[in-house]
Amino acid sequence: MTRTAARILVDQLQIQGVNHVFCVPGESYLAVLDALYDARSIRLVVNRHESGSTFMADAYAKLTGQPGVAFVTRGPGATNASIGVHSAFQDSTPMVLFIGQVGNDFVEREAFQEIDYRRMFSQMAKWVAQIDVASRIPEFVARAFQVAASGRPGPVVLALPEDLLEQTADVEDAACHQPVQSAPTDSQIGGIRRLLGEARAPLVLLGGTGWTDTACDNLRRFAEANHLPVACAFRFQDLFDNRHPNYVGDVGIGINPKLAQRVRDADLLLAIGPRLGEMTTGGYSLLSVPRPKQTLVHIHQGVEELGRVYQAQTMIASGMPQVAARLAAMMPVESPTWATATREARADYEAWQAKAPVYGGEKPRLDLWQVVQMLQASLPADTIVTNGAGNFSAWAHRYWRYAGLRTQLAPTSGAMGYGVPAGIAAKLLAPERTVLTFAGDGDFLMTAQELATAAMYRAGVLILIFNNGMYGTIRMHQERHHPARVIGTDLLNPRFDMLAQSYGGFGAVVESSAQFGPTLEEALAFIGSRKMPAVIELRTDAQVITPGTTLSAIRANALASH
Ligand SMILES: Cc1ncc(C[n+]2csc(CCOP(=O)(O)OP(=O)(O)O)c2C)c(N)n1
Ligand SMILES: [Mg+2]
Repeated sequence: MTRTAARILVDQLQIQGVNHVFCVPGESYLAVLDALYDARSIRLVVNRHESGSTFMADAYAKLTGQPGVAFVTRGPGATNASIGVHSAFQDSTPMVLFIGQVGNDFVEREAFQEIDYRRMFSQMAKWVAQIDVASRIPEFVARAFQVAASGRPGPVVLALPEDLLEQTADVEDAACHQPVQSAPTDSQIGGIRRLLGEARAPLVLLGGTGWTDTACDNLRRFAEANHLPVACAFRFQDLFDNRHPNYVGDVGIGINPKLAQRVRDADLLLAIGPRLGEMTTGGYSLLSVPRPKQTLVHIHQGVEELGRVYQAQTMIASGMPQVAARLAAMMPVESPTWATATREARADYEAWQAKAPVYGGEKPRLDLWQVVQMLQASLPADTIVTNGAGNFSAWAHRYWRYAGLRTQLAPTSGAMGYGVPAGIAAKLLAPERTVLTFAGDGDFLMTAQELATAAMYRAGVLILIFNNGMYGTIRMHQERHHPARVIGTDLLNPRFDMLAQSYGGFGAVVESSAQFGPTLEEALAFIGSRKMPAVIELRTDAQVITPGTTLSAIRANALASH
C-alpha cells in the first residue's frame, strides 16, 4: 500500500513503541505533524523552546527506559535543541531527535536555515544521518532506535529533508528495535568472586543508565549478602535506596571528604555502570590515570568506555540487568572483614547529612537544611526530584534521600535549565507521583518558559527556586581565583511568584524557615486541586554559597593565599 513519507515515519514511531513526542513545530516538517494528527497513541507535547523538547525527551527516557523522541525544525530549532542532545550524550540517555532539513534541491547553497547536521552533531550524537528516500524510512528509523538503546545508550539525530516528506512509497514496516547488551562470562564473574575473597576494603560504585527495578534489586541483594558499602556516581544517586544501611553516599561534586578517602583507600573498587568521568573521580584524582592504585573492576555497557581513561584490572562489557543477576546469584564471601567498615561508612554518610555549621553560629532566617528536612518529611518517598545546574543543587544531592530507581532526574552534563522541563515531563508521565524541582535563580530562567507547557498540559510540578541573586557557582569560583573582584555574576531577578502566577500557577516567596511549612502545604493543596505548577521562591542568604561554606570565608582564604 502506498503511503506518504510522513505516514511511514509516524507508523514506524508507533511500531518502535513511541507514546510521547516533544516538539516545537516548524514548517519544515508540517507533513509529520499532519500524520501525527491521526496517530492517537502518540501524545504530542508542544514546548516553548527546543531545549524543553530535548530535555523532556531525555527525562522521558530516564523515567521509562525507552528512547525519548523530539522533533524540531531546521537551523534555529536544531541549535536550540542541541543542549539536550549534548546532555543525553553525557548522561548516556537513549534519544532520537528528528530535524526538518532543507530540501535536496537547495542543499549546500546555505539555503534558509541550512546546517549540515552530520557535522554539527558528530561529537554529541551516537549516529547522525539523513533520510533521502521514503522507502528507506523504516530501515533508518528502526536503526536509530536500535543504536540509541544498545550498548552505551545515547542520542541519535535524523534529518528529514523537505523533499523526502513530499514522497510516497510502498514499503513494508520494520519491526520494533531490540536493545542489545552484552553479558558477563562465567570466568569474569568467577574473577570478581576471587578478587572479593582477597579484598580487605572493597567499595561498590554504581552509575550510568540501563538499570531496571530487577537489576537494582539484584544489586541490593548482592550488596547485602556480601555486606558491601555502596556509593553512587555523580547524579546517579537513585540506583540504590539511600535509606538502606549499605548506602554510603555519592561520589560527585562536593563529595563527603570521608567518602573520598574511602574511595582512595579502597583496595577493590567495583564500578558497576558508571563512566569514570571527571565528576565521579574528583577530577581524575580519586583514581590515578591510567592505572589506579585500587584494584578496579569496571563494568560498563559500552566497550568504548572500558579502558578509555582507566586500565582496570578487569573490564567487563555488560548490560546492568545481565551483570546484576549474576552478582545476586554469586556465592557470598563468608564473614567478610569489612562489615564493620561498611557500618562506619554508613555512619559517616549520616553524619554528613546532619546540618553543617556554615552560618558562624548565627541562626539563619531561612535555613535551607531545615527546608530539605521538611520536604523529606512531607513528601512521599517515591517523589521524583529533578534539578538543573548550580550550587543550589548541592542541597538536594547532599541532604535528600533518593528512595530508589527513577526518583532522580539530573544532568551529569551540568546543563543549567534541565530541572524545570524534566520535572514537567516527569509529572506528565507519572501524574500520580509528586515531582519536586530544585532550581537556582539563574538556572530557572534558562527554561522558565516551559511553565507555559506545564500549564497547558496541567502538570502540577512543585518548583523551588533558590534565589541568591547571582550565578552563585561562578561567583564562588570567582572569589577563589580573583577574590573581591566581582564581575558578571550578579543577577537582577523578576518577581518569581508573580511570574508563576501569570502562567496560572501558584507563586509564593519564602524568607524564613517558619514560613516554609505553611507555604509548602498551600502549594501542595494548589497542585492537588488545580493540577497546575507551583513555584516557591526561597530568598536565600547569598553568603551561604554551599552547605559547608560562606562566600566571605572563600574570599578571606583566597586573599590570604594570594
Ligand atoms: C547552560 C549553562 N550555561 C552556563 C553554565 C555555567 N554555570 C554553571 S553553574 C552557573 C550558575 C548557576 O546559577 P544559579 O542557577 O543561580 O545557581 P547558584 O549557583 O547561584 O546556586 C553557571 C552560569 C552551565 N553549567 N550551563
Ligand atoms: Mg543563584
